Amino acid sequence: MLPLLQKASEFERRMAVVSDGRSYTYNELLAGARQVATHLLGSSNDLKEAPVAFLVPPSYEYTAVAWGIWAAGGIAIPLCMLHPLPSLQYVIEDTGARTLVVHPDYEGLLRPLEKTLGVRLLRVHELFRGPAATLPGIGRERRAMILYTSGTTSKPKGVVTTHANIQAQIEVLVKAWEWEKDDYILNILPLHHVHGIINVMSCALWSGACCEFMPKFDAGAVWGAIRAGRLSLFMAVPTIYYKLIEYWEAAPETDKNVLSEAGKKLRLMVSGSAALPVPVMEKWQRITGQTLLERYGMTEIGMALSNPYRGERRPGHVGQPLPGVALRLADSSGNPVKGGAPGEIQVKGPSVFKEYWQKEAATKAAFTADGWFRTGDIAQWDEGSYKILGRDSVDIIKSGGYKISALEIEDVLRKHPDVLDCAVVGLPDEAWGEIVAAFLVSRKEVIPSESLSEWVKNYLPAYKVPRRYQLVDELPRNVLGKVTKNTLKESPSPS
Ligand code: MLC
Ligand code: AMP
Repeated sequence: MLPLLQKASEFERRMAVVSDGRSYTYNELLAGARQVATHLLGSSNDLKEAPVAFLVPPSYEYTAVAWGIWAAGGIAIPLCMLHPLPSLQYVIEDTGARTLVVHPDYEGLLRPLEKTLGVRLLRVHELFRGPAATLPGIGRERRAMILYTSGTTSKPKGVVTTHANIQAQIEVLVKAWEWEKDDYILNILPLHHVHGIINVMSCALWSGACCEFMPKFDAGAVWGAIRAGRLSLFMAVPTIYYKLIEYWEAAPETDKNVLSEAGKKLRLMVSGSAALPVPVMEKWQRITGQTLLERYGMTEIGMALSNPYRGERRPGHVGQPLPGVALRLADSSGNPVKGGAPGEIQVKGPSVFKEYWQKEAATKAAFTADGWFRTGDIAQWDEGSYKILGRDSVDIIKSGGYKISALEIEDVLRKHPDVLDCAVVGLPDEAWGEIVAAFLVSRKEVIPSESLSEWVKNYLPAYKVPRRYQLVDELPRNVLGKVTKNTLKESPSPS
């Protein structure tokens, strides 16, 4: 049996998951996963790495489907709840998934794919019925999951991790952050990225702890859960802490005290997926007494750097390499840098992914000749701790913790009938880290920005929609060289 499932079987009647107002024990979760696996297997005895896509909100059912796919020997492909059909279709086609598990809320959206792609659509609740069959033995080197990540190509790439990779990503965090079975975490993150899947859900379930799902972030509801006193851990992207601070600041004075007192009771609060602004860290500390633990990671490698659980958590820094993670900084010729010089973060270790799905050239290009994964992030060693300085590509934007490819948005905008050409950049933003902005060369004098937003929304999720537009006569080829971020900020949007 896979170690994750083996461990779960030892936790028996402990509470594993809370979702939709119900709680589920480890026994119930395993039983559900076995039923799902049995349905997926049908008459076969092993899915043998067949990709299975699923669109299910964060819940008991989501967890049991992911585990069921693994137990049947398949590759789990969690889809994004916010994606419009073309983005979902891209992932399904790219992975070649023939089976699609769907929650009723998304059935109408996905049903047409039965005809257009010939996929088999399975309603999620129908998988939780009947007896469980004998399940195959699964080697740890098998492919387990594909997560899509944006990069310096216009289309997202599928990051393939094996069971061994996933186990390594979980184990290192369980140890470093001292997870234990009495922990209780609220999961408010989307479940098609490592932050929500590995750091929150899987670390909890590996440890025998409880993971409560809240499928849509809501600052008041998160404060409500903190106030109720059941959480021992919380993990989020900086934008979420920003929004929790905003909520606290707007609360009546009497509530502020109660919320602050409740916030002090958690044993650990973690921030990651984007740079944690020092003012946000300081404000959070003033409000809750919690010193946020900032860590650094990536879909391809899980977590690599972390401030210590016990010891100094330095503002503006991401700490030291986690145990088992080999990390170096390299210059543009690939040589390790010396002293405090900036260099690209490169990583080796058991948590590093196997490959980009069916993209041999891209996989090869992502590693150095001697096997270091090139993250594309620039950092420096600063008196005992790493500091992230930025990315080496201007085409990668991080907004609300989501990685966004400027090229992908440009491709969509260029298809708009009134757009002759365009360039997309990220602008610094207090709440979101960066917001997406677009320069447009237009065929007309004016294009209503709503028409552009609607256009982009047809193809891409809301977090990729530009928040600012500016018309220009000629497109700067080197966007940052020719047009400063301030030019765009000062100019009105077309209307
Ligand atoms: C939404 N809005 C944005 C936006 N996204 N505005 C600017 N920039 C964005 N990126 C707008 C909406 O249009 C809407 O506007 C308003 O904000 C509220 O939208 P929402 O969808 O309700 O937002 P909300 O639910 O509050 O989402 C914020 C969030 C979400 C921070 C909860 O972005 C999120 O879940 N981010 C986490 C992503 C994540 O897990 N990344 C991890 C990747 S793994 P209006 O006008 O309609 O009100 C990784 C590795 C690692 O990075 O190290 O962890
Ligand atoms: P993703 O590809 O969505 O997994 O995002 C990974 C990227 O998020 C990294 O390559 C970094 O650019 C960024 N990132 C993650 N954690 C941090 C952090 N603590 N500080 C700055 N950037 C971060």
